[in-house]
Amino acid sequence: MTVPLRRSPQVSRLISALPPVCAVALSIAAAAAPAAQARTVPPSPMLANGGFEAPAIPVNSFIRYGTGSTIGPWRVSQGNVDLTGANFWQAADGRQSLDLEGSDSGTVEQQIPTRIGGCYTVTFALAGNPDGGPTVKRGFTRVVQHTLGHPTVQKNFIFNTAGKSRGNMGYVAQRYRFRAFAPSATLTFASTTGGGYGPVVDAVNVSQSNPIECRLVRP
Ligand SMILES: [Ca+2]
Repeated sequence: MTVPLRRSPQVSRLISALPPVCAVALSIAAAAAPAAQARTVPPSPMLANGGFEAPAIPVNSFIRYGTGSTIGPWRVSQGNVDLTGANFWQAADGRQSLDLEGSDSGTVEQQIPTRIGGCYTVTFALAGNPDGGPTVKRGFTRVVQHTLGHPTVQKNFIFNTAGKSRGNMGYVAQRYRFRAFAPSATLTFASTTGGGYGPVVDAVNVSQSNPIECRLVRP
């Protein structure tokens, strides 16, 4: 059986100039390319409103969300948090971001679907509320899986707001990984700072990773 190949002019010229064995290998690579591209179509987002862009908050303002309230798919599970509108301070993406301290340390969480055995990377942008102390903001993010024993991966974070301002928040990219043991999990972000001026998070995302990336992750 022969499979018709669509080669680019460059590939065809290269194949014609090579010994037969090399040409066969290149032909296979050329034939395999479209299938590989089909598999790399980005999956639908696992996490919604990771940029905290909804609901829209009035410009130059913020709205406080207390325990039990929701910010789209995010739920405030402890304390309270402040969602800032456009121009209140710099966002890492879009216009809005989330201060994990309202009048008190807050916690937000969102359930995410996972595939058992999959390896996932959580990324987010971290800064701190520059309007008040302490200068160093502390908090954590964790993934608690919905299965026996509730396997948990936690990343503590710290951000120094010295020299930072509303116009220069100094966001830093953060990342951690987890291996899925359940069909769903809860992703949490929390402040442990106290005082009402907390860590600021934005641009949260969860993406599938190559399983080898999770080889050192416990549990
Ligand atoms: Ca945002």
